[in-house]
Amino acid sequence: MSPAFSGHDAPTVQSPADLRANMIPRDKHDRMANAIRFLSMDAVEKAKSGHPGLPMGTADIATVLFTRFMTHDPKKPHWADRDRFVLSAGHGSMLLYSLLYLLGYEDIDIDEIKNFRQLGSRTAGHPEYGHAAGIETTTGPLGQGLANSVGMALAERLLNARYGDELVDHYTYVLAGDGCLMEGISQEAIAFAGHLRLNKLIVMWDDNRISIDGPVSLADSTDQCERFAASGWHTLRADGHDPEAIASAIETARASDRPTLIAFRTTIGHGAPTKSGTAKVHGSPLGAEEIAGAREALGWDAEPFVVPSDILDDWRLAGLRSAKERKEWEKRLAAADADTRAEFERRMRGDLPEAFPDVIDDYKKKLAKENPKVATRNASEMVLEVINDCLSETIGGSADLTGSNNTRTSQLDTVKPGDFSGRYVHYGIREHGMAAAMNGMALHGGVIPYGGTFLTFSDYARPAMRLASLMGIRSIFVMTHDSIGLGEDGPTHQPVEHLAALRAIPNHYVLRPADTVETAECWQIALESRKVPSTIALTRQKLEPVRISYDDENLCARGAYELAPAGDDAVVTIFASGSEVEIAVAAKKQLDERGHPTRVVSVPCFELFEAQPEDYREAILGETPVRIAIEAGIRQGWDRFIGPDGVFIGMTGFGASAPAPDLYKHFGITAEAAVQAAEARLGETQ
Ligand SMILES: Cc1ncc(C[n+]2csc(CCOP(=O)(O)OP(=O)(O)O)c2C)c(N)n1
Repeated sequence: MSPAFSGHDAPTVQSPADLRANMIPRDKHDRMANAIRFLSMDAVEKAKSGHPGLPMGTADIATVLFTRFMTHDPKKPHWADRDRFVLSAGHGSMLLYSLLYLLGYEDIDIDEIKNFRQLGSRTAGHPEYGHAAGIETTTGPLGQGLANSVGMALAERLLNARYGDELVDHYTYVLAGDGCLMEGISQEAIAFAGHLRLNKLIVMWDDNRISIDGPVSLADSTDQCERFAASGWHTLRADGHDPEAIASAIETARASDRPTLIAFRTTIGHGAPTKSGTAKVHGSPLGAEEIAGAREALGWDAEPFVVPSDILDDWRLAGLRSAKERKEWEKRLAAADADTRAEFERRMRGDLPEAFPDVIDDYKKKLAKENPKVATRNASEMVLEVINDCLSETIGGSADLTGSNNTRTSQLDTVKPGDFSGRYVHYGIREHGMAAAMNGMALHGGVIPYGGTFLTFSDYARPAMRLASLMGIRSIFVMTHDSIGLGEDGPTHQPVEHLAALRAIPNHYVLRPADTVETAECWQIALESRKVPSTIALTRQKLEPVRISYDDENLCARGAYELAPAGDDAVVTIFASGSEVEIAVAAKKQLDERGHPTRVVSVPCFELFEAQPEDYREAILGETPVRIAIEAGIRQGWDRFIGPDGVFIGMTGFGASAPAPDLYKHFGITAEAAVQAAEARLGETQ
């Protein structure tokens, strides 16, 4: 069956003759696809868990894609100009692992397939970025991969605009299931990709009409092609078990001037004699009897985990298909002028320019002379102006709060539909899609994405922020309006538990700077942390400078440091972060004057503090009889600094709508409250 087109038709770039030249005899195609099916069935059976239905149902699509279209080289899996393949429906991980094994990716050998889902194996339940070359992203939470792929396709176009077709010109292919398309994040992703006309993005939808509970019709009746078309996509439908129809659809998609959705009609668990086409084959082992029936039905008589050598050879040959193209690309890179090549290679490695630390240092010296009194969101804009001059790879953006997040600097032109020469992305009001697209950009490499919204709306971005941490990638989330200090917008907009909630994510730096110097240091940390994403929490309200003299060390990199000492006779320590550091400093002044020597410890990042040597941590915590923490958020996490008996000055519930100074007074987050609490405790301890 040839594809029936809906939406916008487009010309093909490969002639029918070319297509035929690439054609694989049907019998051979079937055996190659069946290798995926049986490896998947066998691995799930041995693991006693997993999802055989998707790999069996999409094996034909994957076989056509990887034998005829994907440009990649298993021997050089990190080749910068490779096509990206994202398995958004990550539960079907055995599809990806089978492909990587069959194509000859060294990280996935047959033992890895046999150890599917076991401790220490690379073949985790859902694909995890960094476990094996060829896994482009961590997928599993449905829809994330699809939204990551938008970022990957955007990064490709941004780099293409900078380096040209010679160095960057590749496709991003996504395999998505019904679940990916039902998740809300998909709407943000497809609307954004359609708007930008990311025409090298091709989404292959496994339209099998089955999910876990049964038929998709139980819960959804969307016309997906119409939905995508409404967002400016080119849409196609094709039989997902007919190799020529699959090839023809992909060929058409590649020539499109818009992103393309191909609705591939498939049968889940294709080949399983009694369970195919039903939810029973979605997520559990088929059982010995059903597998025996599949062997008979598909004419497969090899032992479990054995791929007949002629089929394995065919797959390995398919894996060699792009080696020539890769070598030609390497020649083009070698022939590029030295500066372009050096910059391209540096960016793809993820290294910052050598001059960067000095640039930040010089800027800190300037700040120490000027001591500007600004909100940290403005401080962030100021340092970004310096950063974006020095780093050509930063790509800024905001979820429609550019003027509030202060994420745009003078160098950054807008990225527009079809014009990717700019460096500033208007993500629209799509926090989740933005965060996931940023992850895709970071994964693609060559760019460093940062994007802003209000801290309270990190809730809308959090699933992608968590995955950034799990993957260990450099996505930088700029979260302004970080407390009740935002004032009149009220409790819906005032984050209270968000700092604690984000600090709870492992491998995530929550950086909350107190003034311009700390903001510069926090940005330096975020940019230099290649394997840790960061959230930089910034104020709406102006703050007094607290770091008024130059220090060549990045003190924020310690996580917590003594901002104001009190000598050996200190009786009070006040810990604070961000906007509450100035309150701590004011309280110290009063307490010192009243004869209670007080230290102030600035705490810009819990996680970095925990990474310090024990003696440093002990010295910072100190042994004063009274310990106080001040943060305009909830107490959770602060007991680490003040102990269960320490005094916490912050929030215990939601905020309120009023000007910021009134709110600080109303909730008792003041220097006077700290002084009073300290003296009360000192009275108790005397
Ligand atoms: C965000 C999220 N919610 C729920 C799940 C659990 N889950 C995994 S697969 C699946 C059904 C997906 O259906 P479909 O995409 O049609 O996959 P198929 O049944 O075709 O394999 C669900 C609900 C998940 N992985 N991610």
